[in-house]
Amino acid sequence: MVQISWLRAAVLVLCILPALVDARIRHYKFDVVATNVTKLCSTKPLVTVNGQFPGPTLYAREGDTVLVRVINHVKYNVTVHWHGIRQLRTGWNDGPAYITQCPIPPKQSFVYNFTLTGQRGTLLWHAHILWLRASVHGAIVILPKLGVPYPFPKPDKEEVVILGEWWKSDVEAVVDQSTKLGLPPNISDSHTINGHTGPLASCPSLQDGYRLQVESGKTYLLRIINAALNEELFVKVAGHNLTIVEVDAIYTKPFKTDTILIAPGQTTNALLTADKNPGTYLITVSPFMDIPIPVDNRTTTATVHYRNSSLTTTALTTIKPPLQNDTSIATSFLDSIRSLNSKQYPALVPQTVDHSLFFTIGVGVNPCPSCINGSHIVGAINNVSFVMPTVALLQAHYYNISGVYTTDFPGAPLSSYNYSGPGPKNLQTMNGTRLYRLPYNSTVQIVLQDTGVISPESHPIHLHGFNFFAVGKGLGNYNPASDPAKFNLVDPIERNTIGVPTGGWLAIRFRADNPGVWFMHCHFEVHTTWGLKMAFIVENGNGSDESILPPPKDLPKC
Ligand SMILES: *[C@@H]1O[C@H](CO)[C@@H](O)[C@H](O)[C@H]1NC(C)=O
Ligand SMILES: *[C@@H]1O[C@H](CO)[C@@H](O)[C@H](O)[C@H]1NC(C)=O
Ligand SMILES: *[C@@H]1O[C@H](CO)[C@@H](O)[C@H](O)[C@H]1NC(C)=O
Ligand SMILES: *[C@@H]1O[C@H](CO)[C@@H](O)[C@H](O)[C@H]1NC(C)=O
Ligand SMILES: *[C@@H]1O[C@H](CO)[C@@H](O)[C@H](O)[C@H]1NC(C)=O
Ligand SMILES: *[C@@H]1O[C@H](CO)[C@@H](O)[C@H](O)[C@H]1NC(C)=O
Ligand SMILES: *[C@@H]1O[C@H](CO)[C@@H](O)[C@H](O)[C@H]1NC(C)=O
Ligand SMILES: *[C@@H]1O[C@H](CO)[C@@H](O)[C@H](O)[C@H]1NC(C)=O
Ligand SMILES: *[C@@H]1O[C@H](CO)[C@@H](O)[C@H](O)[C@H]1NC(C)=O
Ligand SMILES: *[C@@H]1O[C@H](CO)[C@@H](O)[C@H](O)[C@H]1NC(C)=O
Ligand SMILES: *[C@@H]1O[C@H](CO)[C@@H](O)[C@H](O)[C@H]1NC(C)=O
Ligand SMILES: *[C@@H]1O[C@H](CO)[C@@H](O)[C@H](O)[C@H]1NC(C)=O
Ligand SMILES: [Cu+2]
Repeated sequence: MVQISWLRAAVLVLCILPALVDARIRHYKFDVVATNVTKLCSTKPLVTVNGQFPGPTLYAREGDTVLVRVINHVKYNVTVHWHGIRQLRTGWNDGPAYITQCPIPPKQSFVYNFTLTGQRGTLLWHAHILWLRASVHGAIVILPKLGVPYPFPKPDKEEVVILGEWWKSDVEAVVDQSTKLGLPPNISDSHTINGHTGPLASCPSLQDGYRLQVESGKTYLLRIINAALNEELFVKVAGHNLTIVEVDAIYTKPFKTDTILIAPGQTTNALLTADKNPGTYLITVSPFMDIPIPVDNRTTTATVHYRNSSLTTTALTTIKPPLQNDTSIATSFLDSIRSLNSKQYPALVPQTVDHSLFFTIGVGVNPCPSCINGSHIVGAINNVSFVMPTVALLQAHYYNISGVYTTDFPGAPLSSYNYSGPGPKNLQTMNGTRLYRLPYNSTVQIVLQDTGVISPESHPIHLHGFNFFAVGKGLGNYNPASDPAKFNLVDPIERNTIGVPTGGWLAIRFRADNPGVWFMHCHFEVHTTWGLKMAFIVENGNGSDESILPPPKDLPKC
């Protein structure tokens, strides 16, 4: 008798426990290894996590703590960035090498430890050193808290769809060659969809692309991630519209589209309903580039296949990808995205601005005696090409190590010119490890102005440690007198990465409520390498929970 009631009590406790303690600790082990990826026709090993390309999906729920032990088995220094995770007070775990941490040397390990506070949706993790993120990347899926539904009809099934870029050569050899010669890096040899180049690549052994199996009448949530290095991508599915419900782990007002545009570092959740005639439908992934510079212009394909329908190629329903330079398709997609801004998920747009910054973003040309032309292209923000330090900036800030950085990053260009025009005669830039200091909880507006130096170009800018609201944009030069009146301060999209329009400007706002050192850079790896990057220092606040936490004990040193 006694034993049975004890058992009953235990069963009861076990049933109630998960509901009470719904925030969990999720453990992951990431072995960074060199891998021969058999689905790619190459003998060059890729650097991967756990031998997988793309890497493992990190699943967790809002409120969970994630512990990832990263063990470096390759010859390169390694770090991993949890792209879009806010890292409230835990900037040590953000991952950009020499910004928040020294890299993990070969044969050593580090445990990333962070809590998923106030975020749910799709994000991505990727290496944040050298060009290793080409193959060291994967999805982060943050489910809502237990019992909290999505603000859209529950899909029957979910699928992670990761887009990438792949080189037949070792990608580190590609960037090394480019740096040495002072020439743009070789473009990739294929785009990839979940690690498949698709049957259209010029590689005879590649027969099969990625296939999404669907059942008639069911709805699928596609968690689409652009993990490519240097290319914004269009995604289309033949015969089907997609309903966008979330970007960068922020719910959107649902809208229908036949084409998605996604920049490197961005994520897009789309519902696909299998409500067409059973068959096989082509998915196309192709680049968006609206200026004449070389990109990997191959269209990579995958298929949506209705179960039990014929799989012969004659039954394939095809589709034309957009023209590479179709700015109007790109713009109409981007202009459709609005924050859901519901009672449960409000858009907390800063209505006033404490720090109003104006940043020109683009390229310049500096002398390079060892380069082929005696000069090389550099990237710059407000004419400053960022020089990477050899001590991590967050350490230097936390321990007051002097001589690592200065805090005189200009809040506006030092000399003005017709930014969206061809630019000044002197294309040289300054260089320096210059940071911009922000008081805790101040509100910040940054107008990102593309420059026409050499050529205008759309730059996907990524801010670490925060989401920002994209309150306004336009073509040509920003006009501080007339443009702010057109800002959307009600339901603009909130995200962590956004393209500044080619030859135009974009205004973003955020609240600096996360103390630490936070990187901001172009998410085209080539432009980051060239120096299109800077960092903010956000000071500690006065409250007990407004300071950066002490560093983890196993943080690598340099
Ligand atoms: C990868 O393939 C190459 C060539 O076939 C082989 O020499 C090498 O040992 C393989 N590496 C791994 C990690 O399997
Ligand atoms: C993870 O970090 C938290 C502080 O944010 C700390 O309390 C906890 O002990 C850490 N866990 C491990 C396993 O290091
Ligand atoms: C880059 O492309 C050039 C021209 O096709 C080729 O000669 C060179 O070997 C490539 N570099 C690498 C590192 O693959
Ligand atoms: C190098 O110089 C040549 C000839 O002046 C020019 O055509 C080319 O665009 C230059 N390349 C770069 C990367 O500056
Ligand atoms: C997609 O949506 C557009 C606009 O609502 C509509 O014109 C088109 O017919 C739809 N296409 C499909 C395949 O449902
Ligand atoms: C694709 O790019 C290659 C190399 O840059 C170029 O030769 C080719 O004409 C381009 N194809 C199209 C359809 O634009
Ligand atoms: C598909 O085929 C399987 C067996 O081949 C069958 O059990 C199933 O009912 C079929 N489904 C549909 C939707 O026709
Ligand atoms: C876009 O590219 C197409 C084909 O390459 C070309 O005919 C057209 O003129 C281009 N459009 C613009 C606006 O540059
Ligand atoms: C950028 O800085 C360089 C080096 O100081 C200077 O020569 C150049 O005129 C500056 N350009 C602009 C647009 O301020
Ligand atoms: C920065 O600029 C100075 C002067 O132009 C130059 O001597 C130095 O090598 C540059 N440093 C870097 C890291 O580019
Ligand atoms: C940050 O500022 C806002 C608006 O002024 C204020 O409501 C909020 O309490 C502040 N938060 C902290 C932690 O100081
Ligand atoms: C790895 O990083 C350390 C510390 O910054 C540096 O001293 C070392 O040269 C790097 N090693 C490699 C292989 O790049
Ligand atoms: Cu860029």
